[in-house]
Amino acid sequence: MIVDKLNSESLMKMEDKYGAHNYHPLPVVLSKGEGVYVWDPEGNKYFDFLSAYSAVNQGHGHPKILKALYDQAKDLTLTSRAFYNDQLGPYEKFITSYFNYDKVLPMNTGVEAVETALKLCRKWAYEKKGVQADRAKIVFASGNFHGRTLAVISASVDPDSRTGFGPYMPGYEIIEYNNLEALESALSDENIAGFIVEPIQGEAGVVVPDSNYLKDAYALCKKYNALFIADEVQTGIARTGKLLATCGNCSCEKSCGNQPEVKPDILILGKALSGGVLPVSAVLADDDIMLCIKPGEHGSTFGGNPLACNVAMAALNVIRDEGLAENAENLGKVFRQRMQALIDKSDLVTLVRGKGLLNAIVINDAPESKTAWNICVELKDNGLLAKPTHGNIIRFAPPLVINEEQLHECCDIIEKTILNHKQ
Ligand code: IF1
Repeated sequence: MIVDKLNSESLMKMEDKYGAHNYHPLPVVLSKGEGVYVWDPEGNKYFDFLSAYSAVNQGHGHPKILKALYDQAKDLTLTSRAFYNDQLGPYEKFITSYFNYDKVLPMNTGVEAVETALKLCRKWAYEKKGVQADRAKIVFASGNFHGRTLAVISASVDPDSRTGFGPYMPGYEIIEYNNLEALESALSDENIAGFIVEPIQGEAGVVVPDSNYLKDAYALCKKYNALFIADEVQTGIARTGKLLATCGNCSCEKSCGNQPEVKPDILILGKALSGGVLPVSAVLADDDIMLCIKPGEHGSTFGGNPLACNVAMAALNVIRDEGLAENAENLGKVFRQRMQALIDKSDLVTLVRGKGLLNAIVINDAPESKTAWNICVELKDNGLLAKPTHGNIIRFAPPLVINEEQLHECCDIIEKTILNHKQ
C-alpha cells in the first residue's frame, strides 16, 4: 500500500498530538535540505537563515560529510569506550592538531560538553589550584545560554530556562557580561575555579562584547589562576569569520603562525563540528588540565564513536578546504552593510549587530510584542527562514557556504518584508 506523502498541515498536527510541547516552531515543515536551501513537503523552497542554530555551517547535505557518514556506517558505528576503535585515535590526533591542544574529550551534544568542561574545571581546582573539597566556584556571565541540563540552567537568568526546575546547582557566581570590573571582583575569591563565557552571546540576541573583553578577561583569569573556558558551541567552527571567535587571528595558529589573542584553557565545541549530520561535541584542553580526569570519572555511551569521528574530520576539512571562515568574514560585512542601509530607510529596524555570519536585527517594538514573530512568518512566506531569539530580536545565520549573489537575494527578501510589514 502506498502511503500518501503527509502534507505540512497533517505533520504539524501530528507533532502537536504526539510530541511534547517544549517548542513553539514557526509554522513550516521541512523535508529536504541542500546547501543553503530547504524545502517543505509541498515543494516550496526556502533560504535557511538559521542553519539549525549554526549546526549546519557547511550547508545541508554536504557530499563530503555524507560520504564520511556512509563509508564509516557500513563498517562500524559504535563500540562504546569499553574497547578501543580504529577511528578514535586518528580523530583525536586530527582535532587536537587542528585546534592546537594536547588532548580532546569527545562527547555528543553541546550541553554535555559544557557539563564536561564544568566537571573538568572543578577537578582542576581541587587537584591543581588547591581549592578545598566541594568549595570550588565557577563564574558565569548573565544572559548566558549553555544548554538545558539542570547544572547549566542553574546559571541561567532566563526565567523560561530556569523557573520551575529548582533546586539549583550551588557554587556559581553570575556576573554581568562584558564587565571586566565585575569579573576581577569575582575572581579575587580564591575558591574560583574558572570563568565560562560565550565569545558572543547567541541566545541573548547576538550580543557582541567590547573588542578587548575576551583578551582582558583571559588575562584576568591568568592573573587570578582561574581557568578561562570558552563555550564556542555556537560561535565556533568559522561562524563568526574566524575558525574560533576567541582567536583574534586567522583560522588556526599553525596556519598563520600568529599567537592567538586568547587560547582558552578549556575549549568547548559542538553543533557544526559534525556539519549538522549527527550530534558531535568536544572538550579540548592541554595535559595539565585534561589529565585531572582519570579513568572511570567521566564518559558517554556514544562519545567518540567511529561514525562521529569520521563525520567530524570531514566537517572540519570542509571548513578549511572551502575557506568558510573567510567567506563568513567577507559576506558578514556585506550583510551588515545591507541591513544598515535598510535601517536608514525603515523605522521598524533599529540596529544590526554581529560578527561574520552570526548576526541579528533589533525590531523597533516591545520585546513582548509579536512583531518579530510576525515578521519571521512573513519572511517565511517570502522564502526565507529565520526565528526571533528573545522578543524583538531576529537572528540571521545562514550556512557559511552561501555566496554573495544568494546573500544579496536574501537581503532583498528581508528588505521587501520589512518595508511591506503592516503593524
Ligand atoms: C534549543 C538557543 C542557540 C549553545 C551554546 C551550548 C549549547 C547551545 C552557546 C547546548 C545550544 C541551541 C539549543 C537549541 C537552540 C539553540 C540556541 F536558542 F537555545 F540558545 F543556538 F542560541 N552552548 N544552543 O548555543 O548545545 O546541547 O543544544 O547541543 O532549542 O535548545 P546542545
